[in-house]
Amino acid sequence: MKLHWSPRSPYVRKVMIVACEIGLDDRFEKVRSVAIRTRINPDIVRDSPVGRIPVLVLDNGTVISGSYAICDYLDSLHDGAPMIPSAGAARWRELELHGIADGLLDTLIAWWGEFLKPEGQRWQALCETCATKTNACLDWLERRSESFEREALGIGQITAGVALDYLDFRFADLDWRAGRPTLAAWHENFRRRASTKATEIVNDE
Ligand SMILES: N[C@@H](CCC(=O)N[C@@H](CS)C(=O)NCC(=O)O)C(=O)O
Repeated sequence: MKLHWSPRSPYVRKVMIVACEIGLDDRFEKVRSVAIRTRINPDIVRDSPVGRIPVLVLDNGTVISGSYAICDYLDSLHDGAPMIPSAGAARWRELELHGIADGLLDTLIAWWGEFLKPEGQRWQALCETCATKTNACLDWLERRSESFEREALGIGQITAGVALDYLDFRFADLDWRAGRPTLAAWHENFRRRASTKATEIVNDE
């Protein structure tokens, strides 16, 4: 199977960490694909008209677009502890966490898009709402992280860890750890996992 991949994309990283955790990371043919909002990449669009990464093309030609769907597919390929529990309260608790962490990631990507513009052209109101939402998500994660060590690692915690790493990568000045000791301590452990070390974000521009 072919994965449209980039070492800079946090959504791709989510997929790669899930794949490493379940031992399927050597199954992909990784294709370095550049995806930016202001330019169409015909190689990506040929496989998925959405034009974003990650995109997974299965050997039978089925195209799976988006990190959540790809993780769900990977989860169907193994018999170990699921990254997305299939039913019951555990499933909804996992998806609750994933929804907040993935939403935080979406906010950070939108915010970073403004930083890429020349200063005079940034949409100030958007930057302010992104800052407010980021802080609210981080406060939510700080409360929730009190139970992280007791819970199994799944797509929710992985996405939260990826979002925190992305904050360090793109928003190093924003001191997200201040006032969030539980989340910061959990993140230190998360960063030591083999799966996160093997997939560290690389700025290859
Ligand atoms: N919800 C999607 C978001 C994917 C996404 O936005 N990827 C970025 C790269 S980090 C992208 O392809 N951006 C190009 C674009 O938006 O056109 C997912 O979970 O995979």
